[in-house]
Amino acid sequence: KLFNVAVVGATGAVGEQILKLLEKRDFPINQLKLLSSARSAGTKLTFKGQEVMVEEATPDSFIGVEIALFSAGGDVSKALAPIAAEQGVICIDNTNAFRMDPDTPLVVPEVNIDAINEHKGIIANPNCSTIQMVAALKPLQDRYGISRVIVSTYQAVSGAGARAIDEMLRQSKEVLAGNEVEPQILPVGSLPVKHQIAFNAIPQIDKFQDNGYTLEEMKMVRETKKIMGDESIEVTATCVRIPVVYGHSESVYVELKNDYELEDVKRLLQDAPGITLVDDPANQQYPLATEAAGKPDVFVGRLRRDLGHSRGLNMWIVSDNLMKGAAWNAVQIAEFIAIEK
Ligand code: 11C
Repeated sequence: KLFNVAVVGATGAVGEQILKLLEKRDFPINQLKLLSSARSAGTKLTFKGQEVMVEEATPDSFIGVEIALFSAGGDVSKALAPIAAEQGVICIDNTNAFRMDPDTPLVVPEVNIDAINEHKGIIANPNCSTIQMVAALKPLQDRYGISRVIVSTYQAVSGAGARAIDEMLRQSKEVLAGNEVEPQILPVGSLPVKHQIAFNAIPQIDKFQDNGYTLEEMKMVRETKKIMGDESIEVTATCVRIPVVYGHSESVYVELKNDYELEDVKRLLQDAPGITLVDDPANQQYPLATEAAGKPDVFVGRLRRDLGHSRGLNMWIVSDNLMKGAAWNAVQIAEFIAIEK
């Protein structure tokens, strides 16, 4: 069966990756509709050698569409995904708009693919930093149980969009030239205070919440519990932006409910779907953002037992935030939907 597919936000950083993956995976497409904001409408993109004109996304855009992948920001998803879903379109939403809605499954295929069967028209794609962490936690949860997770992230500027990439590269040149920099985008475009990202680490991703955590940190807390189906897992996060273009890195400390052998954990992760174990300290082999960029897998390494807590485990988890963290996870979900139809 072939599907009529819409990509909403086709001209954005994630939309671009979605198109590349649909092409590479030879997704069964009958008609492809590329949608965007009014600003980018009229742009021509190439898909499988053919030019496709990008149209403005409106409530009428979804007539005849069967699967829509949304990555044009939360406001667009909030406005249009429910309308599309009402018309029978299965919407895979990359934004934060519906993730915590009890009627919306929040899916990482390697972790909870069965949840897609409960959808009511919208399936949410989790936040990038959550996706790569839960993919690595799942085999441990199944085997040992998890009581607690402490994560610190080192996140790439591409998570904040193409303008943040430009800002980081521009600032780097300015600093090297000995000039003053004028931060304009990071940490959060819509907030008044900006900080230099070049040669820096900014401990703020997204806006602060009333509890002193940022929204990015709270996404990691809430989404992890929902995806892993266990509200009792204690999660605490510190999210930091660093001057890397592609690939989020995470230092993750996990407390397991049962005793473990390090070699068994290594084997578990080695055999887990979507995970590549890179853990050979003797040869200085561990996951690196530069190696993960452009690849679909989640890379895990630096596995070591907590010296003060025998059921504590430290890991270093790296993945391309635009691939498994966004586009690839969404296309994987679309592939499962296509198989089930
Ligand atoms: C970042 N994680 O790196 C964010 C970007 O909720 O899908 C993804 C935002 C989201 O800045």
